Amino acid sequence: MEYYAFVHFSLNTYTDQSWGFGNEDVKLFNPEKADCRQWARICKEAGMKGIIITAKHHCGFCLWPSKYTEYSVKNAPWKNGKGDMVRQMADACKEYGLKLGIYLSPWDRNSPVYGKPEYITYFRNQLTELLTNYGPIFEVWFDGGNGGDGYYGGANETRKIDRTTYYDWKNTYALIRKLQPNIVIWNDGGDRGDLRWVGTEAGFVGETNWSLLNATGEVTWNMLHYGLENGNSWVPAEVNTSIRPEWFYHPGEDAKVKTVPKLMDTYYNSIGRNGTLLLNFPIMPNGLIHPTDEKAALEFGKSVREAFAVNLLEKKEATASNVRGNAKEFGASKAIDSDKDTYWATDDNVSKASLTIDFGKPTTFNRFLVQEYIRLGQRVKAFTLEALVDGNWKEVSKATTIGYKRILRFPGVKATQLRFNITDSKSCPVISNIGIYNAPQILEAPSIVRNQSGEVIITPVDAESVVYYTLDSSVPTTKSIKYTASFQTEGKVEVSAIAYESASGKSSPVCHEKFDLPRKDWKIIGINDEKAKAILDGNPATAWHQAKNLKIPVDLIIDLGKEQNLEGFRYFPDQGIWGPGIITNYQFYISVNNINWKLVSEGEFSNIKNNPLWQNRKFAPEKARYFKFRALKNTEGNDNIGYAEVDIITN
Ligand code: FUL
Repeated sequence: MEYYAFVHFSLNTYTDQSWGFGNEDVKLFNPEKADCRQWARICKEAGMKGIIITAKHHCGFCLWPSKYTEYSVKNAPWKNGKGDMVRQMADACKEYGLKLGIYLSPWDRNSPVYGKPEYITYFRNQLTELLTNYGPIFEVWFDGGNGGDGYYGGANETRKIDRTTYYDWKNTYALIRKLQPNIVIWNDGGDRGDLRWVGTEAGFVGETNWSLLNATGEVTWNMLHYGLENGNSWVPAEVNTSIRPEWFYHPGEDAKVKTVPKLMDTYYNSIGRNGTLLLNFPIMPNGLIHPTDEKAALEFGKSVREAFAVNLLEKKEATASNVRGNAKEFGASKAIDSDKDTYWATDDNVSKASLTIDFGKPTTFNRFLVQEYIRLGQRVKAFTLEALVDGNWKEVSKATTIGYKRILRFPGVKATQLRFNITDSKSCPVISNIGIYNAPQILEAPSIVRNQSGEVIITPVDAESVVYYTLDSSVPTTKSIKYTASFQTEGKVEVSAIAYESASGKSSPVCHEKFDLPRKDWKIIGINDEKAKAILDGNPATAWHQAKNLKIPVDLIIDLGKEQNLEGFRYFPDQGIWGPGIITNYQFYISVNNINWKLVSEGEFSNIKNNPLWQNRKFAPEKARYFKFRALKNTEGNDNIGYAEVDIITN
């Protein structure tokens, strides 16, 4: 399948939430323009092979008229309760030649019986409806999200279950395979599924990526991210990520749709690393994909096509250091014949071998694609690439695993020959395909930060490009201000910047950042650790953690230097992988004197664990000089509290 879509659509779409509590009004669901054909057309044109629809997210609302609950489209105003979004999706997939997949959240914050044995019957009944009534289903997706608290039919309480045993996956899987023998099961919460999560929703899998896990035992983060070299179960990686920061539609993210260079990175870091790519579209309240998301997805598809349009190996000669039994059927040419059923193989016991390609003339290239004949398993552990430049061999890249597909990116080289050296392999390598390409350069947007004193620093990704910026929210061009050094700003500012490369005349997408008041007069109160300044330094990559001996609730108190008209705050969690101390439940207080405090906001940061983005919370505007950000709970179930950035929103 390689590349397919997720669509996230539910009551959250109407409440601007990430996770519904389960008590949201079904009457909110009224997508007056809902058109799954639009979604399918976009996915098809973008080069995708299927679509997985959130038939039921954690809030429990069903996009199909399930017989087993009233919390579904049948009680929504949409089509007077006669609509069935899963049916529309199935029909549209059929029309556009796409496969249909189903996301069914095991956690159901609406169901009164969630947490009790009866729920398993309810869950299987719903699965049966979905896997029986909508034709062939290629994948079923069981989200591991299990937050605990919910509406649960009015109980409004916390219900804990053991994700590994509660759903009785063994029998649930048996039911699924009976109903849909060709289905692929995705599950990160129980018995091993057929595909695995990669431990992040940011769109990348490990550079080393084995398609194996062990059939039993605990699955650590490392195993999710890198697979297990000697695992005994085939569980390849699926990289799931959204085209916007969040999974559901939030109008505030209209300017945050991922750019083509960012999506290309995701491509190389997923499909290019032996994973599949499951890219999400949040559906808007009117029932359509936003035009910006459509444009990004189509341009991304076009860039992939352009990058791999011309295989420079066509009609070239390949020779190998070893060929299995010296037989023609296993010869080097089989790796470059574009036939995925043939392959170059070496003799048994040979784990080091080279394949050399002669271009016949100096040829420039910057991408190398290689595929193992995966039906015989994943074998290669390490390889290098060398190019013959002006008569000398020069190493241009090296990597570890290959698997179904591996793509390497490196700066363009002009060479007459290329040598692919397998330097280690679990058993004799079997290579079914190689491609060499010269992908057009794509400029990335520069990054923009503002430090604590109000200085704005813009950094291009590519040192050769020039940066132009604006401060009036207009789109920068080469006629805008040229960036030569960091500059000081006062008050609120909006900076937009592009990178421009004069040699090609190309510009990057626009990076756009809005900054509230500078934090130069801010003081962190009651903390004698110089390093705590990382919270205010404007650099999202630096973080600070509260003292280890503190017990939750843990406070961060800040003096803004003078009274400000506050109407919200922002929190950006530590982006580190190990023990980031991400806050999930908080209270936010304000004060004019650091003595009397007023609670102005409290709640949860849903899905912050898997998707650790900026969290923005608004409240009724009020003047204050101090704020207290209280952490009540973290993602780790301990007292570790970390922050990369904390900021305010002023009126
Ligand atoms: C996560 C969920 O909690 C998100 O809301 C989203 O559905 C994503 C695909 O998986 O675990």
